[in-house]
Amino acid sequence: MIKGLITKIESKDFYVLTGQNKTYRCSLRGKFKKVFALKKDKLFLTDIAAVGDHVEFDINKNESGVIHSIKQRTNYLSRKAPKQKGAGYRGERLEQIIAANIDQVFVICSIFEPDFNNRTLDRFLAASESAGIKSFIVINKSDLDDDNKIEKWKELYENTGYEVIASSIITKMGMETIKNFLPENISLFWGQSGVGKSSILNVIFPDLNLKIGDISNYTGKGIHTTVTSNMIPIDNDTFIIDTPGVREIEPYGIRKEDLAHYFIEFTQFLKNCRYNSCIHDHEPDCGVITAVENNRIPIERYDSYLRLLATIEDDLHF
Ligand SMILES: Nc1nc2c(ncn2[C@@H]2O[C@H](COP(=O)(O)OP(=O)(O)O)[C@@H](O)[C@H]2O)c(=O)[nH]1
Ligand SMILES: [Mg+2]
Ligand SMILES: [Zn+2]
Repeated sequence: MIKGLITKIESKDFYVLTGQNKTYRCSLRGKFKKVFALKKDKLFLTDIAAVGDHVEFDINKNESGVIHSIKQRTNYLSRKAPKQKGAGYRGERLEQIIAANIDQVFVICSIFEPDFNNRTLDRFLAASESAGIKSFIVINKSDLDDDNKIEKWKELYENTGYEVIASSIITKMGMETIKNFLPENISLFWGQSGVGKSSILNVIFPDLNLKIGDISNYTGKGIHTTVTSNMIPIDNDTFIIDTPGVREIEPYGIRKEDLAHYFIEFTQFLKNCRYNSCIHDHEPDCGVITAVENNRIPIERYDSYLRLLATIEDDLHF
C-alpha cells in the first residue's frame, strides 16, 4: 500500500502524488459508491474523494492504481453542485467539493472585467468561513481601476477583519505580498472565471504555465470545461490549488440560523439579539439590525447577507 495525495480528478481518474514525487493514475475501489457527510448535524450525499485528500492505494501491473482508503479530512471547501438538466432536485452530487485539507483560501476578484461584485465575493467568503478556513481577499486588475474604486472596498473589508490585497499582473502590485503568504501552506485560489487566478499564479511561479482563460469566458458564453481543481506542489510543504472557472457559487449546507456566523463582523453582535432563533431578518431587538443602523456593520454586507439568506432552501436536508 502506497500513501499519496490526490492532486487532480478527471472524470473517474484520480491523479495521486507520492512522496517520491511520482504521480499515479488511480481508480476508486468499488466499495466507495456513496458517501454521506455529516455537516451541521445533517447528512448530505457528497463527493467521495477530492483534490487534497490523502489516500492509500495499490499499483496494478500496468502502473495504474486502485485507491483503498481515504484519510479523514481536516476540512473541505464546497459549493452547491450546479443543477443538471433533467436531474431531480434531490439528484446525486448535491454538494460539490472544491478541495480538502486546505490551510488558506485566496478569494480573488477583479475590479473590472469582470466588474467587482461584493455579493459574489461575500458568497465565496461565507463558503470559506463555513468550512472553517481562513481567507484572504485579493482585488485584482488594479491597473484598470481608473476611478479608484478599490480603495473603498479595501477599507470596507479591512474593517470587517479581512486582509485585503490589491493586485495587478501588469504593474505586479501585490504579487510579493501574496507570495509571502504561501510558504509551508496549502493555499487555494478561488473566485469567478476571468478574475485572474491563473494569471497571478503564473506571475508568482513563472514555471507553472497555467492556462489563461479567454477574456470572453467570464461572460459565461465561453465553452464550459469540466476540469477540477488542480493541486500543484511547489516544495515538500507548499502546495497551491488553482480552481476552474465558475460564474457564481452558492455555499452548501448552511442553515439559516448559522449564516450570520459566517459574516465575521456580525458575530460580535449576535449576543444582543432577543431571540436565540433570530435570523436577523425582521425580528424585533435584533443585534445585527441594530449594528447596521449604527453603522457598525456595513449596509453592503447586510444586503449580501439577506440575499444569501433568501437562497437557502429549508428543505435541503434529509
Ligand atoms: N488588465 C489586467 N488583466 C488581467 C490581470 N490579471 C489577469 N488578467 C487577464 O484576465 C483574463 C483572465 O485571466 P485568468 O488568469 O485566466 O483568470 P482565471 O479564470 O481567474 O484563472 C486574461 O485575459 C488575463 O490576461 C490584471 O491584473 N490586469
Ligand atoms: Mg484559471
Ligand atoms: Zn438578530
